[in-house]
Amino acid sequence: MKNSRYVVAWSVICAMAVVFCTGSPAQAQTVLKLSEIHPKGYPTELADEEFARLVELYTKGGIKVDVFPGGQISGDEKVVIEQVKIGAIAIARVSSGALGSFNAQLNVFALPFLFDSKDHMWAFLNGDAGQKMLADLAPSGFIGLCWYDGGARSFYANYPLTKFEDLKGKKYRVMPNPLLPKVVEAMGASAVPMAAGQVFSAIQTGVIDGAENNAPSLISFNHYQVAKWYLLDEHLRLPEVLFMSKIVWDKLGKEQQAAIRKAAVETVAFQRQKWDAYEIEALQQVKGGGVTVTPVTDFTPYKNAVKQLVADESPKYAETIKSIDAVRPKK
Ligand code: GTR
Repeated sequence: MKNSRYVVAWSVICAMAVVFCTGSPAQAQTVLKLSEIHPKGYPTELADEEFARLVELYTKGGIKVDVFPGGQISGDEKVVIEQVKIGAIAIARVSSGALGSFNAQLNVFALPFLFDSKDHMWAFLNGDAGQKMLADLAPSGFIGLCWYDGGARSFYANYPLTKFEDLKGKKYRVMPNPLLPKVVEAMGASAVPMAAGQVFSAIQTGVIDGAENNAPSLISFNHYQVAKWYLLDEHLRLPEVLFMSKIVWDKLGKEQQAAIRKAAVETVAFQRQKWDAYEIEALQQVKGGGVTVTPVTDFTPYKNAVKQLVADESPKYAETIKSIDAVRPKK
C-alpha cells in the first residue's frame, strides 16, 4: 500500500514536471505530457498540437503541453489510459472504445448503428447529455476535456470481402472493450481483442483475417498495405476523447483548469474541419494503395444481425439513448 502510494506520487511528478525558468517560483512552468497514438499530421494529432498552443497562450506560459505522437509513450491505448489514471501521463487522446473499459457509460457508443450520421452524433455530443458524459468520467479518475470526430468504422480484410456473408467464420481484431467482441460475433465473425499497435503484423502473418476502423486509421497504421478489401458498412461511430488525469488536474489552480477547458473546447471545430477533409483524402489514398473498396447500399443484413444484441444491451444505457433519440434527424 505504502509502495503503491509512492509509485503514484512519483508518477505524478513525472507527468507534471515543473521547470523553474529563472529559479523564481513566479516564473515556474508546469510541463504536461500528452499521449497520442496517431502520427504527426493526423487530424487528432493536429488538434493536440493546437490544444498545446492554446494552453500555453491562455496560461501565459505557465503550462506547456508536450505532445508525444505516434504511440511513442505506448502503442496500446489501454496502457496509456492506465498511466493517465495513476497520474503518470497527464493527458491523452484515445478512442471512446478504449476508454469504455474504464468507464462503462461510454460503451453506449459500441452499440452498432447508434447514430444515423455524423451530424446526428455531433448533435448529441455537443448537447447537455454528451457534455455530461465527459463530466461523468471523474469517478473513474479522469477529467473529460472534449470530443473529437473519429468517423465511422468499417471492416477490412486480407481476403476478398465485398458483402456481409464474407464476414462469416473469419477472425477480426477488436479494441479491448467489453461490448465490441459481441458486435463482431453477432455479425458472424470471431473477435480477437488486441492493441492497435499489433494489428499490422497480425494481419500480415494471418493471425487475424482483418480488423475494423475508419479510413484515416488504415493509412496512419499502414493497414491498407496488408488488407486489400474494405467493406464500408459503417457499423460504429466511436468518438475520440481528449481527457486528463484527475490526480494531475487536482494539483492545478482554478485559473489553470479554466484555461485548459477553454483551450480544449476551442479545438473541437478545428479537429472536425481537419477530420472532414482527411476522411475523404484518406479513402482516396486507400483506393490508390490498391484496396478494393465496396460501399454498402443495403444495411439490412448488418442491422438484422445485431438487432438482438442491441435490444439486450440498450437498457444499460437507457437515459443516454433517450437523449440520442431526441436529437435523431427527422426522416
Ligand atoms: C482509431 C482511433 C485510435 C485507436 C484505433 C484502434 O480509430 O483513432 O485512437 O483507438 O482506432 O482501433 O485501436
